[in-house]
Amino acid sequence: MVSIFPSARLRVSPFYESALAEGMVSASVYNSMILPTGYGDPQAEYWRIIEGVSQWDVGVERQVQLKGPDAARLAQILSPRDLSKCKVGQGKYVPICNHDGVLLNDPILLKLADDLFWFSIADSDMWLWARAIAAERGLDVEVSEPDVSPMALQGPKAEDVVAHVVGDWVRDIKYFWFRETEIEGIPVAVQRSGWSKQGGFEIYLRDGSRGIQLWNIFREAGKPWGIGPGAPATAERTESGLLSVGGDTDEHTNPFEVRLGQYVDLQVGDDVVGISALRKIAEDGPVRHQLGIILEDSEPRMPPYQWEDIMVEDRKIGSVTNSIWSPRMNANIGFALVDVAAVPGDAVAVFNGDERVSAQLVELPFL
Ligand code: THG
Repeated sequence: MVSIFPSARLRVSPFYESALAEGMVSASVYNSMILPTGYGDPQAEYWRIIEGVSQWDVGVERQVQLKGPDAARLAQILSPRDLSKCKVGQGKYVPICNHDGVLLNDPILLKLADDLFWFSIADSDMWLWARAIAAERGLDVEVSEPDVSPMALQGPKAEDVVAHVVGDWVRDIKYFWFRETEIEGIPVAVQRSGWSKQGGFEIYLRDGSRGIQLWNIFREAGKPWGIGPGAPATAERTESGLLSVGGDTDEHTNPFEVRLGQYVDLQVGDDVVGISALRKIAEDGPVRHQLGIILEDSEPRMPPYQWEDIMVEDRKIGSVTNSIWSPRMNANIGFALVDVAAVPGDAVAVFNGDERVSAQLVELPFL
């Protein structure tokens, strides 16, 4: 048992006090902030996401804001997904790569105005990257981290709760689209999104002094639907095939290896960072790909600390990047980053410390 304390370097979200009040017992670190991960009843927290509505402090999903005449240009330079048709009020899932085509982050891009964008980022320092690229290219754009903190409502009953609070218009909102509004005078953006495949919304709080108030509004409104606290769940996201950049990727991983090729448009301009490398990778074909893996041990496993070797006889063919017990599949499942020669149906072995576990490669997603 260890304790970890917030500081000026290890920030907390505006919902931190609420998470403590809900009985938070575990946390991780994400974007140099504390990410609550558990409230003491993992089973109930899992099933709440699958069957009910779960309330998450995901203020660690920081926004990198691009504002100014060259904001749209910088957004496109930073991402190899074609953004030319992105409308105000729309969000898009976009890879960000370095000059070698290596995946650095996989944010949701929100277009708030023709000259105002947010990258809602995963765990790496994108503001450093965005500022450096903007400066090197001589762009007229301000890159900042605004006072914006997402809170997620996830699960099949999330829509009823959000509609109850903000109005029935949210029922018609399309995936990743959003609207700016106020909830009891609190400025927010409401988006259909979230890091689960159970449906739901994210409420982007735009005034960090009002986190507790916003948390409590949804906590109260959600009572008839049995709302309770939760967090991005490794079991659910693994079943659903959602990627964790930095968890399932390493310093060599490109988007094609981890099922993000569909979000790379090779015809974007030559000024897009990494595009020539990505064109070459697409032409040569990637050397690894991401599959699911079912481990044939029967004891529920805890997520291991590190990637584990996947072997066929004496040959290493890749790694398990993440694995956990799946309550719905009644098996230990994970993601495998393996040679492209390895295909679904292949029998393999996973080395878990000194222990050898038989396993099978399968298609993603599991469910
Ligand atoms: N919400 C917000 N910000 C975020 C995340 C989020 N920032 C960090 C992290 N999550 C970014 N990563 C992802 C990964 C996957 C998805 C969203 C954000 C996702 N993917 C769907 C899928 O893969 O099936 C849909 C993608 C599509 O087809 O467009 O939802 O969760 N605010």
